[in-house]
Amino acid sequence: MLVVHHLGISQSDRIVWLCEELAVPYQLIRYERDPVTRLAPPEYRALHPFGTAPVVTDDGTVLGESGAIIEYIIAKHGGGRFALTADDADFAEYLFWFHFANGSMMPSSMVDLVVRIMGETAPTAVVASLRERGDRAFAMIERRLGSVPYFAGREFTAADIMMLFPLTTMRVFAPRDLSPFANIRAYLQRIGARPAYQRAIAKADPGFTPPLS
Ligand SMILES: N[C@@H](CCC(=O)N[C@@H](CS)C(=O)NCC(=O)O)C(=O)O
Repeated sequence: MLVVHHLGISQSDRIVWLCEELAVPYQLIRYERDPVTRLAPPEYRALHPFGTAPVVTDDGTVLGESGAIIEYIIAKHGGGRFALTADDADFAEYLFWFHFANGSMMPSSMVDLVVRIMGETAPTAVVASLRERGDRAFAMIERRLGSVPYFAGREFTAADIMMLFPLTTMRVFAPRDLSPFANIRAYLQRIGARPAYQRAIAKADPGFTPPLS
């Protein structure tokens, strides 16, 4: 059986959400972060050699990395739903946003997080240019969501599942004011109203309200 190992308030909420959207049978096992370091506990680290969330296990298969897990579940359990294929007019956009989420957006949010933790008040030119990437990312997303309802274009896809975390939960760790971004805020409200998303958050992180505004 597919088992989703969810670390509290982490990128593994994507996987719970995907399973709810696909209505695939899965078992959810929840792990709390270390209260001091906020890192994964030893039993989570032991699941996979890299030790970060998410991890799924499935009849002897152990898989890490959000994007790989999402592709795996869609192909193996989801009948290809929420993934676009090469014959779809939105295929290139689908690929771009699916990969942009963790390839570029999350690293720029991580820079913000690290700078906050280090308490740096006068960023170096390198840090400043890395942080400017974050500004560019939000401006680009705002433009995109002003012209299409979902990241890939016409329909809800796994690109939305990849992109939501940096727009919501990641802002708990690296705050960003969304007041200049009306299209992003409208999108978050739309996604937040999806029953599968609401079920996923209630199961994955009971009592947590992801920032949707
Ligand atoms: N690119 C990885 C990122 C994994 C990652 O950094 N996960 C964080 C949670 S959001 C984590 O496991 N943190 C706890 C730790 O490093 O101990 C993925 O998407 O799977």
